[in-house]
Amino acid sequence: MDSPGHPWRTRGFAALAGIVAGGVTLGIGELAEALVGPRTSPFAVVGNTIVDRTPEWLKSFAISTFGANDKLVLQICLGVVLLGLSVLAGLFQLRRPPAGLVLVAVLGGAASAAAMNRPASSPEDLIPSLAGVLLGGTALWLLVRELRTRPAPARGTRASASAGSTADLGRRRFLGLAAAAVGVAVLTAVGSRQLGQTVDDVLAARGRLRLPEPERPAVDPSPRVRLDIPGLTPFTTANDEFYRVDTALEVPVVHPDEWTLRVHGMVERVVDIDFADLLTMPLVERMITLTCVSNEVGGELAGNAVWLGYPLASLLEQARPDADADMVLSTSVDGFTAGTPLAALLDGRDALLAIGMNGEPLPLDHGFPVRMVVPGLYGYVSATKWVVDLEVTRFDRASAYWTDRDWAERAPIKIASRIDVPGSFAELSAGRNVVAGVAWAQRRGISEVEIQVDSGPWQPARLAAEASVDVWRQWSLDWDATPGRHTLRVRATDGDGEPQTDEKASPFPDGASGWHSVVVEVV
Ligand SMILES: Nc1nc2c(c(=O)[nH]1)N[C@H]1C(S)=C(S)[C@@H](COP(=O)(O)O)O[C@H]1N2
Ligand SMILES: [Mo]
Repeated sequence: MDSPGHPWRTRGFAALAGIVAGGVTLGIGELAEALVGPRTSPFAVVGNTIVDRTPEWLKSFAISTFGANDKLVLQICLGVVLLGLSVLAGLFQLRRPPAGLVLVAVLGGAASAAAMNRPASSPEDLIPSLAGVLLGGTALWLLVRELRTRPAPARGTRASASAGSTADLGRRRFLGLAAAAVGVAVLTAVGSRQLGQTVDDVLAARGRLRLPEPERPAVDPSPRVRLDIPGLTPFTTANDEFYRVDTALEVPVVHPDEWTLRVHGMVERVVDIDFADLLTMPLVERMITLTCVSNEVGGELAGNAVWLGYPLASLLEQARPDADADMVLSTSVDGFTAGTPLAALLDGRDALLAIGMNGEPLPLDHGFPVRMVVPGLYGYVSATKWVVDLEVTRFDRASAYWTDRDWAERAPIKIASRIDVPGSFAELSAGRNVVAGVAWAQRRGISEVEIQVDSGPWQPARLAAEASVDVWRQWSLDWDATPGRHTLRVRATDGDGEPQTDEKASPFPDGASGWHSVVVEVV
């Protein structure tokens, strides 16, 4: 099966050469990233470009299939593809030089194009991709040259001693070079960790951080807001249980000492603050239920936490927005943007520049050190994590990350209710069973929840107490179940008396609607 010229062994070495060269490319890329700036390595620019260009249906599929692991899955896929391309480059270079180098150059071109098209990119962002490809390509060339500088020995014989020793020499030099290249890859990768702002540094800074006491603590909700029912979503969502949605392939790592925020644009006065400033400002603590627009009917992309932060209204007051401004464009350190109605930040709701979540500094993946939280608006138009810039502007002048992808400009959270217990296709025993769940309609509150069994009458559920209109409400109902298969359906009414519509809508472009139902088997 061997093609003339290169026995399997040699081809194996060529594949190895490709992998080693790929490692050099990535290592140099990481090292240059540490010097040039975050998210400029070839891996990061390509990965983030894929995230941004992924069609909506695939993104929804990835989020619903892999949940918070969707980025990890993408990284693994990307790693596998890179491995395959590295092997190919090695084989091409062996078989038909400089075909391998041409492939490397093409990949380098693609990475460079991706680097130049990242939001807010600058020419030096090309350096990691170019340096990586240049040195990786050199490694490939040197390594494969060793494999080619000998006549192909007559296979299966030891007859040609001289060819054999040339081969041994070539192989020894090859291995020496390969070891050196692996060394380069490892050293650069390690070096980049030392140079860059490491996750460990930032985690340590987070660990040292003592959150100030709020001037106004969150009203401790009465115990009557909680129902103690197994399987029911806990009233407060623990930080490590809180859903995570963002476009960041790698969680941005921002040291609090380096964090600054500028408020500018259509304002009388530009305001700059840093993290130390923020700690001295009068902070408030508020419980707010956050919801993602991508949440399907019955879905889990909602969470409830106590947020500690500085009111955005107070910050904007210092900047004094122009009368004809109507939007605040917030930008994350990773380039994500959200457009929030200025009115929503000034109308008295608890819109926060948050630094604390459930009594702790924000976790890294929830926006450490600072994020926005705005009651009543879906996250993509309001909840910018790792926020570093607020531009006061107008909806007819600026657009944001998801509105550029045709999601709605204005996105108040729609009323929703969900059955948590019993679960879908649960098997229940006939007789008394508890049905329970949560319902939310931030800014309006929930006034009623009703349950329907099959096509029976709608029955009012028992509502736990309301913590505030911005917080979800737990509910439950005792159900006398009869044997057979049944469908349970839930609907809620908001605080304005507006009932939840049964009209089905998918999350795109401004949030899902429809009644949640579960089918159960009673025996
Ligand atoms: N920087 C940044 N902030 C972001 C996003 C993002 O992609 N990048 N996604 C938003 C969306 S769509 C939602 S629903 C919330 C989710 O916040 P969480 O991950 O803390 O639950 O963050 C918002 N803030
Ligand atoms: Mo979202």
